[in-house]
Amino acid sequence: MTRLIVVLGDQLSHDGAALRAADKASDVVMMAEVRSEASYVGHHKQKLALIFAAMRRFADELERDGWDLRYTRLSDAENAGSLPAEIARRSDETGASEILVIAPGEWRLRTAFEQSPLKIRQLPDDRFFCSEARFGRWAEGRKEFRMEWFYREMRRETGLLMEGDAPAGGAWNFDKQNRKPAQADLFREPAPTFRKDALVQEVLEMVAAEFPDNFGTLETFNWPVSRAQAERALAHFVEHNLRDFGPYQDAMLHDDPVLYHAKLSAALNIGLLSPREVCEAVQAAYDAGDVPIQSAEGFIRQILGWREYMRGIYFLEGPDYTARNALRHARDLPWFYWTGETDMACMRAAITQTRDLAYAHHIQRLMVTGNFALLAGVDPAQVQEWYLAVYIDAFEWVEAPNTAGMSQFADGGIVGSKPYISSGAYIDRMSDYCSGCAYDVRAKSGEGACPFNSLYWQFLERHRARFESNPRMALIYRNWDRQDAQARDDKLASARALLERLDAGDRI
Ligand code: FAD
Ligand code: DLZ
Ligand code: SF4
Repeated sequence: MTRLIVVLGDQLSHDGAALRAADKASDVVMMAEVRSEASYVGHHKQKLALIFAAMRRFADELERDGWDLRYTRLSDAENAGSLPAEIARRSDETGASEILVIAPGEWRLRTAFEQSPLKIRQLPDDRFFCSEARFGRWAEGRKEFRMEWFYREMRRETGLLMEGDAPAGGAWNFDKQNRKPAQADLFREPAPTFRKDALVQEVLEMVAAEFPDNFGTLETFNWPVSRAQAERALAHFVEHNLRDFGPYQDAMLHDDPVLYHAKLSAALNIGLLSPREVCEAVQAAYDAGDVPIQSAEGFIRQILGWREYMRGIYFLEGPDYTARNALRHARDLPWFYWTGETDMACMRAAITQTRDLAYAHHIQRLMVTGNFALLAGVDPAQVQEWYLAVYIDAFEWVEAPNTAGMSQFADGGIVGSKPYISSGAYIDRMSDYCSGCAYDVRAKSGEGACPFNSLYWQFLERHRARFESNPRMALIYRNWDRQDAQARDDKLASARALLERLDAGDRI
């Protein structure tokens, strides 16, 4: 009996659960480029190109490997337009007795497959350290979730960076050593380049023709689209960037959008690399004495800690997680998020970089664009839509808890115990943006003052009832209350004026 094995665009792992369960002699594998997936959000052009190119490359590999593969291109006349419809078509065509797929990384598709009249069996996605069931057991009975406790359990369970029962280097956390601003003149190894062969060229032309109005530039496309290229990206990172990853992971430089970051999230999220092999490569570099503990730990924390934790929260909290709005924020996302047309140098840099590269590193996402949206009180659903659209690595299981949870506090404190907000001083300390800005980061109020300054205090004042008693924020409120009444009024008046200009669509 023939079974139909469905491989989605972010399930490009040869050892994924559905392919592992399949029989090459009798089963048929299907993959489909479909409009519905290309348009559930206005994906960045580079993200569309990456998914389609990587799908086509993976399909070639499956065929070479001897699988009976049915691949649907976006332009095929018989393309049914959505994944459920394509599955139905291929099921009819092959007379499949059963349909197997790895459970998708999004409630939307899981529900669609569950509701399909066809018998679609969704297998647990075991390309993670921590299964959904394991995370459920960790969360059970806890009053609050904290990534740090989950992460330590994962370290013990995997043995990564462990020396017996103790953490390597004598501590679980080296964050205090990892908050250095970067220097513009440091020598940094140029990023690897990935050949745009005929397959990639064809996809780039297709995306340019079919999605001309989507956000983003295509010309700078330079992402690994195959496992071999992703392995090269990993090796490059471990050899050249990992050593300095830790100390400079929060730094931002106008002329260096990547610094020592790995740019591996897309390859990980679409299945070209496994989190285990990435962490093991980092462990090996640490064991060989090539990198310091604060970099090895800082990096493994991101993958074994944050990445697994975010996925756990997304599936634990259920489909309504993305609709939460604990702070009742309702402002429309400012239009400049799509154009970069703002006088705030930090926002302009983060947004134009995002347009050109489909990439911004964590601190740019959290403390620049996310921070501004949170301070300005933007509707978290609109903020989530933006992040899901514009980044190369954006899939809802990881985008939503980072945006709704960590960045916008829309989940009311599940992901983070306090909101990630800052005034301009933090951005000034960690970047070189402010020296080239039309605004004055030292001015706290009045025309020309950095917008983050007045908005920061206005946010605290407007949410005083919720945050005043938070022990991690008490000091900030004491500081605010000690300022003289006139200075406080000036800041609140500046914030009000700024928000009025924002609502009127004026350039800020
Ligand atoms: P590095 O800084 O080099 O980190 C190494 C790896 O750690 C990353 O490749 C990634 O796999 C993992 N990682 C680091 N931080 C996180 C995190 N907070 N959550 C999950 N994994 C993490 N990451 C996504 O993969 N997809 C998203 O859609 C996404 N949306 C985000 C939205 C917001 C508002 C914020 C604040 C963060 C978001 N992140 C997202 C997390 C993080 O910003 C990216 O994973 C990282 O910037 C990717 O670049 P890199 O590979 O160079 O990462
Ligand atoms: C993101 C994406 C895009 C743009 N296109 C496709 C596609 O044409 N076919 C497909 O199988 N998958 C695609 N994907 C990935 C899915 O959207 C992804 O599997 C779900 O969002 C679940 O993570
Ligand atoms: Fe951003 Fe304010 Fe600095 Fe300008 S002054 S770059 S708006 S933090």
